[in-house]
Amino acid sequence: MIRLFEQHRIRKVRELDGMWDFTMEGFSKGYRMPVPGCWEQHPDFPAHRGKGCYSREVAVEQDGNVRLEFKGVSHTADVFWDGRQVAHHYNAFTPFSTVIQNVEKGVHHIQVYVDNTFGEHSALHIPNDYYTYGGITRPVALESLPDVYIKEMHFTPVCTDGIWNAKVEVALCNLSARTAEAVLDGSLTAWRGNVAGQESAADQRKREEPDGYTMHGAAKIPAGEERTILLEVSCPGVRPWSHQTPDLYFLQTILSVDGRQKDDLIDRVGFRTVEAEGTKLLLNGQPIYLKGFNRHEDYAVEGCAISLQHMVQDMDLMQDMNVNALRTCHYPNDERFLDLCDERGIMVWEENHARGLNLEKMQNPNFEKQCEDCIREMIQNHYNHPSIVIWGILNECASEQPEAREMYRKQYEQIKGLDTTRPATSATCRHFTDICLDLPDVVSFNMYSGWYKNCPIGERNNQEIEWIRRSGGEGKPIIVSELGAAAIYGYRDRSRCKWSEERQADLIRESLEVYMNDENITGVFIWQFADCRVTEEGEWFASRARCHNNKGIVDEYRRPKEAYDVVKEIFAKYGRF
Ligand code: ADA
Repeated sequence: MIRLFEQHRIRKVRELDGMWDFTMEGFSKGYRMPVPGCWEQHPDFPAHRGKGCYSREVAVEQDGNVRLEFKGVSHTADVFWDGRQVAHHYNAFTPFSTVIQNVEKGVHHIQVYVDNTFGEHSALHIPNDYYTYGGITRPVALESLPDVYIKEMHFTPVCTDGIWNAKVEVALCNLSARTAEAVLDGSLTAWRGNVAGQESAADQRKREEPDGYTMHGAAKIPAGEERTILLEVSCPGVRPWSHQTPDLYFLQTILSVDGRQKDDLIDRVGFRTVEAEGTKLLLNGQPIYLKGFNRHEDYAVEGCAISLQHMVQDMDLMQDMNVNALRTCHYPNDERFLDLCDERGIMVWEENHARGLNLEKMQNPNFEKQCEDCIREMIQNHYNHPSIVIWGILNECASEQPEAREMYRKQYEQIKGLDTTRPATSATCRHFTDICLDLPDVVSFNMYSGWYKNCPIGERNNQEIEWIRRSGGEGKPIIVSELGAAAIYGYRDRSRCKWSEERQADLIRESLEVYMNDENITGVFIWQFADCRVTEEGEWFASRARCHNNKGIVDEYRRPKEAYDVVKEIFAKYGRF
């Protein structure tokens, strides 16, 4: 499953999940591997860094163009179609696609060479406090494309004098050798799947919401070129999206060329606005308080190729603990999980891929391009998710260094060039030395008072807020992007010593009581939802017990530690949004 809903009714789509042939460089035998999946789940490759090759045949039903879409390959992919290279992509956490023209009806051969090695070629996937797995780790789809097709569609809700309007930018591509007369018919219809948003037909009529809203546009597209058509419509009576009422709408566009329907695209959107105003974050003009977890995409037996049922389990557990937000540490997430956040009203801080890179690592010759690609792919592909309320960059990178400041500035600038509808931030740990706090819309800091440093949490927080104010953060919303402590699942000790579940529960309680009662702070993200695997090569985190980051409130099998009920209690108590 690529998304939690069908994205096409006209375009033919085949999902290529299932068993693929597999070989690993340096291993003589052949294997059969599941896609999506991580090769680390196979007993021959539990901690393997190398280059593997996935391959399979596909039958194409008619002559024409095909589009291959990969939602995630970890961490570098080289894709071949009938022996010819058709795509190269770096970064496990953003999707990529390729269009292959003039494909003949019949059986064709796909090979995907996957590389999860470290080295100068990889500036973002490095030995780190999370694991870089190997494999085709997210879904794959093969589509039949007409000569003129819908490339992408961006939905921007605008509220003017209390009336919601929809602005839809639809990019069309003409592969043919002649100019095409393209006509677009768009519609917005309520998604009724959300019980929380369910209302009677009578209530719907009371709100004067019609069954749907329609749009129309047209354009001439010269041969071999792209054009964007802007569709707009006023939508009186729609239900806005919020944490409490996450109402969604299907946005569908149908493309006709020379009077015949040729292509379509469906997405699921929500009417909401988000902005930083003074020291507050506003959703639909109302102040919100974000309370949630940092969540790595890592599950005990699945690695980063988390199945839908385990995604839903994670969401159910987090909502059981009364969260209203999530931080996708430290990279863009699987779109199926973002679909879940849309449905459940979970507000998301999604961030580009980077963690703890010092200046030397930020000066890797591949760093800036790999970050730029990741930001572009993250925003272009995830723009329509109403749950995403903030974009993040460069977690705990070298924001105390003047040379790094220019890189931070360029990345914030790139984000604003792609999306002016959401605030941006970056989680810093350069306490008292950060020189970039004037750049983001929201200031965020990671704090482990009581764990890494034995210091009074409240007093240390006051120092931090005071420093933020005089260092560029004055008048901005402030988020505690990480707080936490480690515990080994099942280790109980009445002395409440470090690494016991009791000590973790105590520190989480004390931290949340401080941060959730500080009027200067507009959100907290606990580090972290679940224990996650870390790389054994590398720096200080290589010494972590079990080669895991053990600060989860549940372990890697989602077994709850004592702190689970503390989070549940406190997130319920401080329900301010
Ligand atoms: C940092 C980092 C996290 C994790 C955490 C920890 O704040 O952002 O990825 O490494 O520390 O567990 O120490």
